Amino acid sequence: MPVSARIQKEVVSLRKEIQYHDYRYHVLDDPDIPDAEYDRLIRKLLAIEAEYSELITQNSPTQRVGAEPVTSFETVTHQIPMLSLDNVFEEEGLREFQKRIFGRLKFDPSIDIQYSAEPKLDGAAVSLLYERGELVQGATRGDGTTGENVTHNVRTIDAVPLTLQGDDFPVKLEVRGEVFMPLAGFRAFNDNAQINGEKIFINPRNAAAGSLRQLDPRLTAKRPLDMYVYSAGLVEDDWVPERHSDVLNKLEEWGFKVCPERRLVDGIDGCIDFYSEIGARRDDLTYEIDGVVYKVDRIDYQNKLGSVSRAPRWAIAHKFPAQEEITVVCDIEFQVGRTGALTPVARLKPVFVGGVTVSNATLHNMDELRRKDVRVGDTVIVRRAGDVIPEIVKVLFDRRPARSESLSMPLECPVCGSEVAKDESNTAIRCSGGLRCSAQRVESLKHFVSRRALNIDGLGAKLIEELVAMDRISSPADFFGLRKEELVTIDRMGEKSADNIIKSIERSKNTTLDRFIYALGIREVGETTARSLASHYGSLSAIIDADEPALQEVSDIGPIVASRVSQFFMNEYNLEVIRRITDSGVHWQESNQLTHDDKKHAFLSGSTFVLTGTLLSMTRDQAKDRIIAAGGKVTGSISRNTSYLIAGDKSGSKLTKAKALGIIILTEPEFGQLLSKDK
Ligand code: 9MJ
Repeated sequence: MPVSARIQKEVVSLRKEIQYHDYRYHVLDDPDIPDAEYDRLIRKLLAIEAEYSELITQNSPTQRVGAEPVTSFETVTHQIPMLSLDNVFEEEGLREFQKRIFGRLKFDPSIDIQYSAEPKLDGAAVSLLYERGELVQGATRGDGTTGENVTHNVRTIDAVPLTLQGDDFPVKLEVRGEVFMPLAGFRAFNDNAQINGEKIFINPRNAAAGSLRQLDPRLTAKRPLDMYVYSAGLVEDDWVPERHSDVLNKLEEWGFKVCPERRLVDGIDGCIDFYSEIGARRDDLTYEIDGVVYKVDRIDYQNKLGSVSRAPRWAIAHKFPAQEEITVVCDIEFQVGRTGALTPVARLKPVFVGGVTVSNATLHNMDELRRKDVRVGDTVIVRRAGDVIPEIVKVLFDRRPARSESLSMPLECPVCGSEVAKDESNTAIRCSGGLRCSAQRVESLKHFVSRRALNIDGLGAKLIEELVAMDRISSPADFFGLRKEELVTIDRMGEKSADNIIKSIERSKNTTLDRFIYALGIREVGETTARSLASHYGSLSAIIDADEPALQEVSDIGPIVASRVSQFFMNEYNLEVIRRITDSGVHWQESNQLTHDDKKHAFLSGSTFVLTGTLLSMTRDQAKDRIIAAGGKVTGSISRNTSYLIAGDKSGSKLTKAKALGIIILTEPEFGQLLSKDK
């Protein structure tokens, strides 16, 4: 029986409605119906399609993952070659680029032209072909002339419209852009792959390219891929845009995602400002970029300039310093931390990566060292992204020298010679020397003076190492006996610096109980636990007197932490150090002295906050202190347990993750209002 005209009409209208909501959600990031309502529309369409299978079309919103696996990739010839871009790394190269194009256009060097400035996404270039607004083909760039047909895979990417919006698109339209894996998705994907013993991708670019090269689209559909488009290729119609920026705006109207960071800039100075700004925000972006691209905005100029072999003359990529480089491991040493944990560190042949020269990379722990199988003499890929500690991504095994040896666990501490033991967790190994080990002493002294502990300014790592080496300081109590006259005798120390240190030491004597407990550096006792102990017991003597079962009654304290705290305060040496510190005048308000008002302020107790982006009215540390003062907790990353995300200016991936988990997001003014509620 033929399907009634009414049903046919309903299917067409449902699809249009769903496609419109997909566009609002994926492109405009501004859905105007709740998820439940959207699901209802999809279910309705699925129900009709189940009943009348003849109505199913390849581009129905229900069919993104419907395609059967292919047995091999067909070759696709790009009718207009997919060009690549010339690169520059320095401002000088950029000015030469403009000089060349101004020469060809016979422009006066003093004028400014406009450029379309765009982040340069690090993914896989893809071409999408539409006929009468319907997606008919997706292809990889390949060598620029021929690529591979990956239609079955691009159809699974939500950012790729199956049907275009509006009615003024060309009959035939080819759109080009970059398929990429956003960083949050990349990390989650790799975490999952590691748990399941599956292949890990070394970077989001490989992850995107690898995902597109799946024969089975059901696998691609599971990969968190996204796409921004950046140009039109083949166009069959009378659409004649005047500017590249008009092309991008039009593509967005037709339903494609275009990078929201794109901007029109004036002249090379405008380009450089854009480069600096995007560079500063690079670590906050939710996707990986390797530079920015500038394109002459006027298309008549572009046409006059034309292309050379593989790259257009009217565009240039301004690359950031590479974040990954190849170098050689000269040695592997073990560094001893504050609590004695031994961390393997690779000493590298110095290499310029991520904008700095790197000569060390952490290997985290023995398990990681074994998993990556890093050996002295190996050629490795080292990565330094943002302010993160450089790390070894992988060993290039085919360059491994003959007769290399894997490193065994050290039996004694490289600094003090004490025996080394495996940690309870079996991952870490620890020096058993405690404060007899000078490395542990130095690290615990650095911790004692650090900003969120006693906050003593001017006592840097070098100075502490020197004071320990001179035997002038062996416990934190010794800081309070330092005199200006002895500080000035130390290398390169001026009168003024010495004076400032002494003043800072004096200032630090007025502290709080939680800071003091944190400063003691008891294993497993971070700021949060220190705060719990301080507010539960109110005085140091009460904490010292508490036994393990009593300590376990404190919120957030389990048997392990209770045992660490109890052991710490049973140690005579530790008690003596504490006595000397308090004798030298270090003091705090104990809570039996706290007023009723102070307690009332714990109105944020039970709430966990994450801070992201730049706050304008206060520093992050100030915000953190105010949350803590009101009884709240602050953590570094978003999880289901987060109560609020405070999103400052230029918030990045944390904001995206918080949105995804449905966590309450507060702007800075909203946060201010929340804080003012306790008054
Ligand atoms: C990337 N990768 O983000 C181009 N690209 O233009 C942008 N790549 C490009 N444009 C012409 N934004 C050839 C390649």
